[in-house]
Amino acid sequence: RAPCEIIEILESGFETLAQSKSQSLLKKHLTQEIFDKIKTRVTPSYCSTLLDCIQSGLCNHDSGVGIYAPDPEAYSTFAELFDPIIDDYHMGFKGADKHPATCFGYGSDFPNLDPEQRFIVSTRIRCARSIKDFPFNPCLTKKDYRHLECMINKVLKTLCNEHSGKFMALSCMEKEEQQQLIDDHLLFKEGDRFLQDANASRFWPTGRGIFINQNRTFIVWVNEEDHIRVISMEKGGDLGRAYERMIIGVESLAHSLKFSHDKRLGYLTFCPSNLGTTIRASVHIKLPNLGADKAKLEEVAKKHNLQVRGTSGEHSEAKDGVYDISNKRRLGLTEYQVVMEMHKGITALIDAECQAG
Ligand code: ADP
Ligand code: CIR
Repeated sequence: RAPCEIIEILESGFETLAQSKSQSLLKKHLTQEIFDKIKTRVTPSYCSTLLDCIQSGLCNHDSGVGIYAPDPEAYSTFAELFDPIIDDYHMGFKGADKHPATCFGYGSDFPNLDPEQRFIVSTRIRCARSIKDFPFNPCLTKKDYRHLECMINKVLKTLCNEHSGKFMALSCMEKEEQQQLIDDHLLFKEGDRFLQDANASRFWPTGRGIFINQNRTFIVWVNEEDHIRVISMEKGGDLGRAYERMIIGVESLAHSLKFSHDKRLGYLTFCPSNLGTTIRASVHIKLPNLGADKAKLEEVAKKHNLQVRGTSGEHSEAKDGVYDISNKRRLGLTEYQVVMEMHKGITALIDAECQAG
C-alpha cells in the first residue's frame, strides 16, 4: 500500500474507534496527540507501520488490548503508544522500568493447590519464545515459516525422557485429528479473527505445528501467535510439578536456539500482553458458588491480579461451570514472582469459594 493510503485508513480507523464504545487498551491510550505524532513512522528494518500494529484493534472493537508488534523494533519505534499500554496491562511498568533477570525458582516452591481434588480439573503453564533475528508473524515470508519450523523441529527431536515426543505439522493433519486436539485443549484454534486481522495468519498452515510428548503433558506450539509456545499441563492442581516440567523444556530448547530478548522488556513476543516472563499459569477450576455471581468472581479475581477466561481459552465462554483462571501480569516480575502471584491468588479464590458456600 502507498504511504498516503495507509494514513487515510489510519485516520478513518482512528476516528471510528474514538467514537466507539470499545473498552480496549488501544482506544484508551491512542490519543489524538500520540496518533498524530507516530502515524507516519515505520520501523527501520521491516518498514512496519502503525497500521500494521493496530489493524487488529481497529477491526475488532471488542479487543482487550488491540495492538501487536509486527517486528521487535515496533516496541521502540511506536514506544509512545506501546509504553502506556504495557504499563496498563502489566499494572505498573513505566518507561524507566527494567524487567528483572530470569529467576525461575523451583517447582517445589509451589505446593499442590487442590490436594483433595475438589475444585481444580487441570493445571497448565506456558511461556513464549521468539527466535532471534526473525520478525514476528506479519513480516514472515513463506520461506521464513518453513525455515523456523525446520530449525525448531530439529531441536525438538533432541529432547529426552519425559520431554521426548513427536512433531505434527498442521498441513499433514486430518481435520478431525486437529479438532480432537483442540477439544482436548492441547492445540491452538484456527481462524482467530484477532490474529487474522493482525496479518498473523498468512500462509496458514505453512510452518505451523504441534509437538506432543507421550503423556500429553508437554507440548510445544510452533509458529502460531509466537514462534514458540512451551506448554506443560496435567490433570489436578500440582502447579509445582507442571512448572518444573515447563522449565526443563524451555531450558533444553535454549541450549540450541537463540531467543529474542530485550534489556528493558525481557523476552519479546508478538502481543505486548505476553512480554517479560511470557508466563501464563492457569487452572481449569469449578467454582459453583462464585460462578453463580459473575461480578463477584471478577471482583475476587481482580483483587488478586488474576484473569478469568472461558473453558476454551481467551474470548470463549465458561462451559459446565469450569473457568480458566490465570495470572494477568507477566512483565516487571521474575518468573518465580509471577507463578507465586498466581499460586497465592488461586489459594485465596478457593478460600472465597468455600466461604461463599
Ligand atoms: P494461551 O494464551 O495461554 O495459549 P488460550 O486462552 O488461547 O491461551 O488457551 C489455549 C488452550 O489452552 C485452550 O484450549 C484452553 O482451554 C487451554 N487451557 C488453558 N488453561 C488450561 C488448563 N488449566 N487446563 C486445561 N486446558 C487449559
Ligand atoms: C485482544 O486484544 O483481545 C487480542 N488481540 C488478544 C490480546 C491478548 N491475548 C493474547 O496475546 N493471546
